[in-house]
Amino acid sequence: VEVMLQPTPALTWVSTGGILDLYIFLGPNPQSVIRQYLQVIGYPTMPPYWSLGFHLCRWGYTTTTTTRKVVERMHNASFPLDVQWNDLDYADKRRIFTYDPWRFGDLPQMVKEFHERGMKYILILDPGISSTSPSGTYPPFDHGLKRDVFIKNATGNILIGKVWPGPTAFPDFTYPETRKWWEDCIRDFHSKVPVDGLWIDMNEPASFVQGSVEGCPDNDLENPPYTPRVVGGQLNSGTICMSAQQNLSTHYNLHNMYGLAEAYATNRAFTNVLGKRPFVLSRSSYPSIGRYSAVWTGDVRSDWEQLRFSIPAVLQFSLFGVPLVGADICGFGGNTTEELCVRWMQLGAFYPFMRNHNDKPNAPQEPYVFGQKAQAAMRSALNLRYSLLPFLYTLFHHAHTSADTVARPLFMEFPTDPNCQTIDRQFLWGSSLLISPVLEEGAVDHLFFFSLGQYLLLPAPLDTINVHVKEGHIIPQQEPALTTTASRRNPFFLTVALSAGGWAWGDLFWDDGESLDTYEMGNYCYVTFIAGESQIVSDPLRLNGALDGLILGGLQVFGVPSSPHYVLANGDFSVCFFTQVLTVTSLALPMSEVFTVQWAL
Ligand code: MIG
Repeated sequence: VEVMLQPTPALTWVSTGGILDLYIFLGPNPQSVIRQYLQVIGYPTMPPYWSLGFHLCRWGYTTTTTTRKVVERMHNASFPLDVQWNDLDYADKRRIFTYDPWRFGDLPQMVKEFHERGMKYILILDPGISSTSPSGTYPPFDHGLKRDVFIKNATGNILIGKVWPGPTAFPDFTYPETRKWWEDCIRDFHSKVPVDGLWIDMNEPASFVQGSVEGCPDNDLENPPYTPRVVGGQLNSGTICMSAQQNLSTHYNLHNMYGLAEAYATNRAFTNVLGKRPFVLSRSSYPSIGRYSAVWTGDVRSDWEQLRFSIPAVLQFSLFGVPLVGADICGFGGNTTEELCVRWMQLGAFYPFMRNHNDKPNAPQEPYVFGQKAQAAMRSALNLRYSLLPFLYTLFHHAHTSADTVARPLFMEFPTDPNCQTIDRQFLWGSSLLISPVLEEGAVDHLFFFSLGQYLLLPAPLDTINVHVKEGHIIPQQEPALTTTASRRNPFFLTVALSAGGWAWGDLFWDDGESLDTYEMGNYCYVTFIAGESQIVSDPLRLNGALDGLILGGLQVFGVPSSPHYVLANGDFSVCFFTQVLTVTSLALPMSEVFTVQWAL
C-alpha cells in the first residue's frame, strides 16, 4: 500500500490489490487509540531484564579473539555492557547454524566466558539457507529439503535467490513443518553455542538478485496493474518472486509478513529451547511483531540528520506496539565523529533497546576508542540508563499488560496541548520522564519545552543530557553496575518529584527478569510508593520473594520547601542533606516490607 499525505488535509491510499482489512479506532484520545489498536493486534511481549542493558555489535569482529578484546576493553574502561554481539563474521562460509572453525573455533568457550561474567551473547541469523553445500555437509539444507520447508517458484521447484552464502533457498515460515524444522535447527545450534538472543536480519526477505537466480515469470502478480514506488521499481526487486508459492498463499499476499512469520517462528522455537523469555531482534516488521520481537531501524548513517530522525522512528514503533526498539547508536553507515557518537550514546541511553552497531569498513565507535572526555560523557549516560532500569522494566510491564507506551511522544501525554503535536526532538519515558537530547553539532544548550506552553533554553555541555521528572511522580532506580546481573542486586533508590500540593506516586514491577509469563502466573512483586504529608510510604501489593534481600538505600525528594529538622526511616533517625533537594542516604530498608520515610519540617 502507498499512502500519500495531501495538503487538504487528507490521506490517499493506493493498494496493489490483495486483501485489505480496514479498522478505524475512535479513541477519543491518542492513548486509547493505541490501546484499541493493540487489542486487535496483541499487546507487546515482556522482554528479559538483561535485554534492557547495553548491547555492543559491529560487522567486522572477525575472530573470537577480537570479540573477547572488545568485551575486555569495555570492562577495563568501566562501561556497563550486558550483551556482546557477532555479525556474519562468525559463520562458516556465511551459512547460518554453523561457525567458522578457524576464526571462531572456540565460540562455545567464548560464550561460556561471557556467561561467567554475567553477560549475554547474541548472533545474527539470516533466513536464506545455502543450497550449494555438498550433500550431507550442511544439515539445515538437507533436512529442510527432506521436510519440504522451502518456498517454491511458480512452477513448483524450490526458488533459489542469492544472499550472503551465495545461492539460497528461503524457509516458508507459514508452513507448520518449517517452524518445527527451524526449532530443530535452533535447538541443535544452541546445544553447541548457547546464545541468549537471535538477530533475524534480511527478512524482508532480501535477495541480491531480482526474484530468483532464474528471474520470475511475467504474470499479474509480478507486474500488477499498479506498482507503488518501491526501490528498484518492481515488486520483486531485491526480493523473491511475487508468484512464488507458500503454504498459506502466494508470496504476493504474504511478502510483507515474511519477517513477522520468521519472528513468530523464532520466538516460539527459542522459547521451547530455552524454557525462558526469548530475545529476538528483527529488521522487517508488520503489525503484531511486538508480541514476538524487538525491532531496530535498519542501516542508518552516521550523521546528525539521522540522529534526529531516529526519535520519530522509535516513537512510531512505540505506537505500533513495538516498545523494544532502537536505532544503531553512532550510526551504521559511514564514519562517526566523537561528538556525534557522544550525543548518540546520550540519546541511545533512552532508546528502549540500546545497541551501538557499525558497518564493516568504518572507523571503530566502541565507547573506549574515544578521548577521555567523550568516554566520561558516555559512561555517565550509560550509568544513568542503568540506574533507571527498574523504572524502564516497570514501563515494559505496563506495555505488556495495559498497552501503555514506553518511549512516548509528548502529544500522547498532553493531547490537548497543541504545542506538543509536532514535537519530535524530545520524548518521554512513560508519563514522568522527559528526555531532551542535543541533536545539533556544536550545540551546548538545548531548547526545552515546558508543559505550561513555554520553551526554555537549558545548558547542555558535552557531558550532559537533560532529563526531567514530572511533578507528582516517583521513579524507582537502582545503583548501576557493569551488568544487569550485578545491578539487579544493588540497593534501590527513589527519585521523588512532589507536586505543588506535596504529593507523588510511583510503582515498581519486579520478578526474576527471565522466567516465562511471570505476570500471568502471579510470579512477581509489585510495589507502589506514595508521597504526601511529608512522608513516603511503600505498599508491597504483591510479593513472590524476588525482592528478598534487596534494600532501599536512599532517596531524593524534590519540592520539599525547606530543610527538615530530621528524617525518620521506619522510625529511626537517618542521614540527610538539603540543598533545595532533600537527599536521604545510608538507608537499608527491605524492599519486600512496608517502609516509611518521614521528614519533620
Ligand atoms: O547486507 O549482516 O541491517 O545491521 O550488519 C547487509 C550484515 C546485511 C544488514 C543489517 C546490518 C548488518 C548487515 N546486514
